[in-house]
Amino acid sequence: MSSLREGPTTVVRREDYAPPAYWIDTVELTFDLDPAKTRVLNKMHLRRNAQVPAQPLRLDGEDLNLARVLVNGAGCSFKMDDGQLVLDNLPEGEQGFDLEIFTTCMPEKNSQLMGLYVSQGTFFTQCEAEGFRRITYFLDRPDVMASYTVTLRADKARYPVLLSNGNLVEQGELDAGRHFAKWVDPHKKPSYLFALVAGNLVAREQRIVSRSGNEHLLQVYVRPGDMDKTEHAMNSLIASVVWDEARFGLPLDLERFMIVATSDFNMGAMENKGLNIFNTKYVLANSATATDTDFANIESVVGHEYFHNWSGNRVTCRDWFQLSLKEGLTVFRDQEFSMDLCAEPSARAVKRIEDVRVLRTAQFPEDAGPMAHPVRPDSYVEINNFYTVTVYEKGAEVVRMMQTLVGRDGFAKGLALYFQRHDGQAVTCDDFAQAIADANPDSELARRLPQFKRWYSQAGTPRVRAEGHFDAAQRRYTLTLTQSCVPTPGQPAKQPFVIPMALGLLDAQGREIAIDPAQARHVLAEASETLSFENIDAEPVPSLLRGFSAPVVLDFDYTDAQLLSLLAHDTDPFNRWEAGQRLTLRRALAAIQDSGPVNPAPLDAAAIEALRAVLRHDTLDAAFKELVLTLPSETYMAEQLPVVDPQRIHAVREAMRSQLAEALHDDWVWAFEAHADSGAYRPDPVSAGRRALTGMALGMLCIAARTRHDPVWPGKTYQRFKDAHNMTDRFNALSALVVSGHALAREALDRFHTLFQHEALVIDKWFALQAAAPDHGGNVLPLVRQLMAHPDFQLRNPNRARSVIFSYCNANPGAFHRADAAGYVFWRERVLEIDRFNPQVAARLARALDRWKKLAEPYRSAAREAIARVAAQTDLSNDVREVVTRALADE
Ligand code: B3K
Ligand code: ZN
Repeated sequence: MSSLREGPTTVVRREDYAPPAYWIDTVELTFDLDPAKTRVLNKMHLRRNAQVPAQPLRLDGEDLNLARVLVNGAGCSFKMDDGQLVLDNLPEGEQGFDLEIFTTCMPEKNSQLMGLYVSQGTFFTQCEAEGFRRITYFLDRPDVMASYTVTLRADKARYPVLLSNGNLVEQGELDAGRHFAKWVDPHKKPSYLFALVAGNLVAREQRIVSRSGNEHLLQVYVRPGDMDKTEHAMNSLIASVVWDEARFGLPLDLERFMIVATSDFNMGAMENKGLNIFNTKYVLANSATATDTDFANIESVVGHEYFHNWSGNRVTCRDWFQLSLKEGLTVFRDQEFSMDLCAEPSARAVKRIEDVRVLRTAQFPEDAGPMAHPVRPDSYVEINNFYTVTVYEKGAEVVRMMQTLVGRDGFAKGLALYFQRHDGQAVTCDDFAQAIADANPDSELARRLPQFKRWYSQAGTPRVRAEGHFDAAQRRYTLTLTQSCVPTPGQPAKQPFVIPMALGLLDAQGREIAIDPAQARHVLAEASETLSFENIDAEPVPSLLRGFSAPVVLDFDYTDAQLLSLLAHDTDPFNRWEAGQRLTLRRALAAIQDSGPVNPAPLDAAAIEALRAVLRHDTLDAAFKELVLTLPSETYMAEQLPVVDPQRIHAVREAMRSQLAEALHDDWVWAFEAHADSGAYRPDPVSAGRRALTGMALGMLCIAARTRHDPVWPGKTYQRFKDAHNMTDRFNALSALVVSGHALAREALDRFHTLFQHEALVIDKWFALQAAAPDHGGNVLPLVRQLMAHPDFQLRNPNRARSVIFSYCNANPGAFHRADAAGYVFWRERVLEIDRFNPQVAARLARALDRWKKLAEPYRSAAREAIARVAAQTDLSNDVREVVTRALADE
C-alpha cells in the first residue's frame, strides 16, 4: 500500500503465493461523482474458493471512508485489521452470497494519482497495480476476475462524458442537472483493469471493419482544443488493430475501443479493458508541436497498450511477480510492430539499435546495481518499484530469444497455443514458456527449457568472453565462448544461461565467409564451448552476437583494424553500428583513465576517417548514420569503468564531440545541405532520419563555431529555428544553440516560450532542454532552481516535474555530480518533497543515485550521505524506503 507510512514494512514473497479464499463473480459499482466526496456503492457476488481451507474474507482498502456493509441485504459484523476489512461467519453454500459495501473517497485530494483522482476538472482512475483498493474494498489481486457493471452519475454540465469499460447500455437524465451512464464489460477482468473517466471531453471517432467482418468503433478522447492533435494516435490505433490480426491472428474483441488522454499521469499509459488512459505525451501530436521521436513514441505506446488487450487482459498475471508475463511480452510485441511498420530493412535495424541502446544504458546498470532483480522477481515491498526496465525491456529480450530459438513461425504457433490454453485465466511466466516450447517440440527451446528459464530467475547481465585462434597450418579458426555472471543481491552464484549467439565471419577484405548455418545460429549453453571453422585461409574477423541476439555483454579483444573492417563491411547492421561504438568507446575510456588534463583530441585519425566514411557513405541511410555518429552516452561509458568520475567522463565526451565537430566540419556542412527535406512533413522513418542527421549536423556546426569564432552557422541555426515548418527541425535548431552555449540561445528560448506558452507538452520540452544542457562551470543547478520558480513550473504535475528534476538528476550527469555535493542536496530535497504527495514519482527519482558505490571521491561519500539522510526520515513512503534501503544495503 503505497501511502501507508506507519507500521512495519511487509515484504511480499513469490513463494508465499496462495490462491484467494473467495472468488468474486460479479461487481456492480455505482458512483456518485463529486470531486470533494465521491460515493461508491459496490455490490458483489462472492463464493468461497473450495480449494482452500475456510477462512475469513479479507478485503483490501486504502484511504476510504466506510459507511455500510451488508451481507445478503442484512447488516453484519466486521472488523478492520491492518487496513483490511475482515468479515467472518459468512454464509456457506455453493450459491455464494451478496456483499454490499458503501464507501466514500476524496478524488480532488488524491495527489498520488492512484485510484480515483481529478485532473483539470476531469475524473480519471489508475488501478494497476493496487489502486482499485483506493476506490472500494476488494480482493485487489490479479487472479480474482469478475464481470463488471458500472453506473456513473454526475453533474451533466461539468461532466458531459461518462465512460467506463465495455459497452454503454443505458444513459439518461437525473434530477438537479445530473445524468447517468451505465456500462457493462462483456469480459471478466481483474480489478487492476477497471477504469472510469468523467469530464468535458471531445472524441475523434473512426469506424473500422476487422478481417473477420466485425464492426468496431475506435475513439480518441481529449480536451476540447486538442482535436487537431489526435490524428496520429488514431492512425496508430488502426495500424495496431490491423497488425495484431495479421501477424498473430489476434482480433479486437470489443465493439468499442477508447483511448483517453490526461495531462496528469504517473507513467506513460494504461491498458484498462476497452478504455485505455494515456498520458497526453503519448497521444497528442501534430507537426507543429511534436517531434519525430514523439510521433514514434506515440505509435509504439498506442500499439503497446492495444496489444495488452490480448497479452495482459485476455490472459493476465496470476500475481505481480509474473508482471513480465504481460510486460515483457507486450514490449516485444510493440517492438515488432514498430519494426514491421518500417518499409525499409535499414529502418528495422535502426529501431533494433535504439531498443538495444535503451537496454544497455538503463537496464544493464539496473542489473548491476542495488535494485537488481530477476525478470520474475522473488520479493518486493512496493510492487510499483518493480515496473522496471528489467521486467519490461529485459523481459522483452527473453521473449525475443524464445522467438530466435523456435523461429518466427514457431513463435506465432506458440503464442496461438498460449492464448488457446489460457484464455480468460491468470497465469505464470512458466505457463508462457511452456506453451511456446510445447508448440515447438523439436526446437532448441523445448530441449533446453528448464535451463532457458534461468533468464526468469537469475538477475544480472551475463558476460560472454570470446577468444579466437587461427591455425594457419590446419586452415582452422576456433572460437572459444565462455560465459559468466557476477553475483547480484541475494544471488551469490549463477548457473549458465542459454545464450543464442548469432555470428558470422568476415575475411580480410570484409567479405562474408560461408559457414555452416547451424554455427551461424550457435546456442551457448555450457559455461564454455569451442566452435571450429574449417577451410579458413586467413585469420577472419568474427562478427558476434549479431542483431544483439541475447542481452549480454560481449568481450572480444578486437584490434582497431578488425573494428574498422566491421564498421565498413559487416552485413549485420547492428554489428556495424556496434563496431563504431567500440572504436569511440575504447578511445574515450583511454582518455578518461589517463592521468593529467583531459586530452582535447581523444580520437585518432583512423577513427575520424572511419566516421567520415560513414557520414559520407552513398548508400547508408541517414538515420543509421546519425546513430553511428552519436558517441556512447556518459551513462554507458560510466558502466564500463570500475570507478566513475562523472566530471571527467563528461569532459572527455565533450572533447570528443568538439573534435568530431571540428575534424568533420566540411562533412557536416555537406550533410546538412544534402539531407534537406522538402515537401510536407511526414513522420516516416526515412524522412525522420534525414531530419535527425541535419539536426546533428547543425549541432556539430554550432559547436565548431565556438573555436572558429564563426557567427555564420549559429546565425543560420537561429534562422532555421525561426522558419522551421515542424517541431523536429525547430527543436533541433534550438537545441543546437543551447547545447553549444551560444549567446543566441537565450533569445531563441524566450521566443520559443512565447510561441508555445499554451502547449503544455512543448513547454515540458523547453524546461527539459535547459535542465539537461551541458554544464559550464556549475551553471546548470542554479538554472534548475530558477526553472522551478518559473510561473509555469508545477511540481505536482508529473510531466512537468520530470521535465526539470529528472532531466537534471538522471539525464545530466556532468551537471548533477558536483564536487560541492549541491546536486545531491537538491536531489534529497526533491525526493522528500515529492514523497509527501506522490510516492511513486518520488521513488523513481530516488533511483537516480542507484550507482553511487561506483563513484569516485568526493562524489561517493557525498552521495551516500544524501541517501542516508533520506533513509533517516521516519515518515517515508514504502516506495522510497525500499529504494534507499536497498541502495544502502551490504555496505
Ligand atoms: N501496465 C501499465 C503500467 C502500470 C504501472 C503501475 N505502476 C502500462 C503498461 O505497461 O502498459
Ligand atoms: Zn505494458
